[in-house]
Amino acid sequence: MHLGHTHGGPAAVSADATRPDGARRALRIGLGGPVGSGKTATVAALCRELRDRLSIAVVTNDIYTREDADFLLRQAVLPPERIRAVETGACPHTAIRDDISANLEAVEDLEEAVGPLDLILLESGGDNLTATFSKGLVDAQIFVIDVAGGDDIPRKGGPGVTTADLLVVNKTDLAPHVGSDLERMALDAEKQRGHLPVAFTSLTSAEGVGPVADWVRAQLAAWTA
Ligand SMILES: Nc1nc2c(ncn2[C@@H]2O[C@H](COP(=O)(O)OP(=O)(O)OP(=O)(O)O)[C@@H](O)[C@H]2O)c(=O)[nH]1
Ligand SMILES: [Mg+2]
Repeated sequence: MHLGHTHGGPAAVSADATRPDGARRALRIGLGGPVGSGKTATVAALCRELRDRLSIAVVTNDIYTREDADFLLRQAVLPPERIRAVETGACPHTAIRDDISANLEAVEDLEEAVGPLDLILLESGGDNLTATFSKGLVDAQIFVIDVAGGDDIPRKGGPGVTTADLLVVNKTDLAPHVGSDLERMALDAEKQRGHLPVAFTSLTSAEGVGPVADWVRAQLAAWTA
């Protein structure tokens, strides 16, 4: 069953593509979505899939802890100096949309400390369907939902579902157990998003992140072109 279409063209990139020293900075991709949808699992799988060929770093956002960064450190998906945690202390979207200074600082610190980097993945804290990243922080954004959150989520829309550069519908392995209709989710997502791409994933297998990794590679190819 082929549900997703991830061939959509590259996302618009923000204007300041260079660092102050004139070198091209890393492509920044944000991952947002509801609590527990699989954002950290996607970041971990992307790191494992891409780290041999690309220089990668990660910024995580949690409200009061550094759980996600600690998980990525325990899993050793990247060397520790490539993982930074931002404690937002407020609604997760504040730190990725309204006052992006802590995240920008983390990104710039990483480029200073381990650069040159090809790719920085920024994970938002789990939030609601309206949460999106500032274009001043990321060049493209992924919105991660999961089939267990209800198969009506794509129909309900909201800025995350309708405008993200890539919509990921994760945990497809759970669909039969929670009565989610993947075909319907695919049709609703297409109605909401038009030509914007959608990827269906199950991260219970190593190759499950493949469609997302392909999309990231396409973004990077456009970024470096
Ligand atoms: N069955 C199944 N479980 C998954 C899949 N992806 C992630 N999970 C599990 O779902 C739970 C939540 O995953 P996380 O990656 O922590 O979700 P998150 O979106 O980062 O959560 P927050 O950062 O707390 O918002 C974990 O127990 C994962 O192991 C999947 O494809 N299938
Ligand atoms: Mg997480």
